[in-house]
Parts: sequence; C-alpha cells; structure tokens
Amino acid sequence: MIEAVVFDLDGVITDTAHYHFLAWKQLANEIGITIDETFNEMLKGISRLDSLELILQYGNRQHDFSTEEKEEMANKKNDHYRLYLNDLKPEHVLPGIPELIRNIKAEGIQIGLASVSKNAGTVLKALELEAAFDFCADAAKISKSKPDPEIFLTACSGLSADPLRSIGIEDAVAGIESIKASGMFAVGVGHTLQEADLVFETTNQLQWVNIKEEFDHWI
Ligand code: B16
Ligand code: MG
Repeated sequence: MIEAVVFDLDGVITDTAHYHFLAWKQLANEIGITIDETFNEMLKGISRLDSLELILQYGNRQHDFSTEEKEEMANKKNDHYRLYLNDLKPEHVLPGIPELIRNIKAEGIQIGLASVSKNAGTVLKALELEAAFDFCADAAKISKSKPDPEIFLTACSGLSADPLRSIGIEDAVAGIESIKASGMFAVGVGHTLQEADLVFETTNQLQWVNIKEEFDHWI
C-alpha cells in the first residue's frame, strides 16, 4: 500500500524553476557572469546561498566577495524572483498536476510537499493550493538542503508515512538524489534524471495509474 506522495514545488507543481533561473541570470549578469539553462540544472533544489556559491565558482569569482556582500546578492536575487511571483496565479499550476492530486486523494493517500524554498508559502498561496497538502516540509523545518534526504524524511515523518512505502516527485537532480537517499520511490519530471525509478518528460504525462503500476513492480 502506498502511504504518501510527496511533491517538490518549484518545477513540479508550477514553473517557478524558470523564474528562479531568470532571477539568478539577472543577478549573475550584474556581476559579469553569464549562466545558461544547462548550468541552471545544477541550481535546481539547491538553497539560495549554496546556489550563489555555485554561480560565483562558475564565474571564478568565489573569493571576490565578503559574507555580507554575498548575503546582499542573495537578497537581491530574491527581490528579482519575488517580482515574478507577483504574476503567479492558480492557472499557473502545471498541466496534469490538479488531476494527479485529485486521483491520489480519491484513494485516501496523503499528500506532502518538500520544498527548500523560503518562498514556498507565498507560491502555494498564489496558486490557491495550500489546502491540497496534508503536510509541508519547507525551509523552516530543515537544516540541510537537497540532495540530503532530510526534507523528504521530514515530509514522510510529518505524514506518519513509511518512506519505503512512499513516492517522491522531483524535477531536479539534487531532488532525485534526496528522494533515493530517503528510501522512497523516485519519480522524475524532465531530463538528466537517470537516477529516478520512473521518468516523465512533462507533468502532463504524470498518470497516477502508471505511477502506481511501476511502484508495485519496484516494492
Ligand atoms: P528560495 P524546491 C528550491 O525549491 C529551488 O529549486 C531552488 O532553485 C531555490 O534556490 C531553492 O528552492 C531556494 O529557494 O530562494 O525561494 O528560498 O525545488 O525545493 O521547491
Ligand atoms: Mg524543483
């Protein structure tokens, strides 16, 4: 029996992963570093300050700024990101997600959220999805970012679910690593997610019957 399904937020429930990219690109440009979508794959699921460190290393500028300056830069990126969030509306929930949530709930299975974003609450509110989740593991409840398993384990524990009988859904390499390290069944959405137990290209293809079938073979 499946005990819980835990969703990542940015890039799975809605396309805020793209907003994170645009905001980092803008910040990076301001300090003379150019990043592209390929490099951005490494930032998905990674905390704000860790993402900044990766960008500075990429531009070979990791020794050029003080801790205070880095905090200022991270805040600036967040200001850019929050401007994009102003436009976020319920219609921006990705295709296939409302139906998937309905089908899981129809079987009485609990739904959790695992997002390391400090903006997760704002995003769920804008999407009018707060009530859909039985438990949200967010930045306030964890000390280690993905790929550490802490966030998915916290979500399972908050739902009183056994990770070995639960499913995690992610769009990030670091996120899939976090799910696998927690012992859960990993569903990936997107590319470069070879470590996942099951991969779909888009959220539209996340059919609950198919996920259940693959989970039954895996367990
Ligand atoms: P914030 P997730 C992650 O959210 C994003 O994938 C990642 O790009 C971002 O840097 C991180 O949250 C922190 O977000 O700056 O809003 O606190 O994928 O775990 O839902
Ligand atoms: Mg994500």
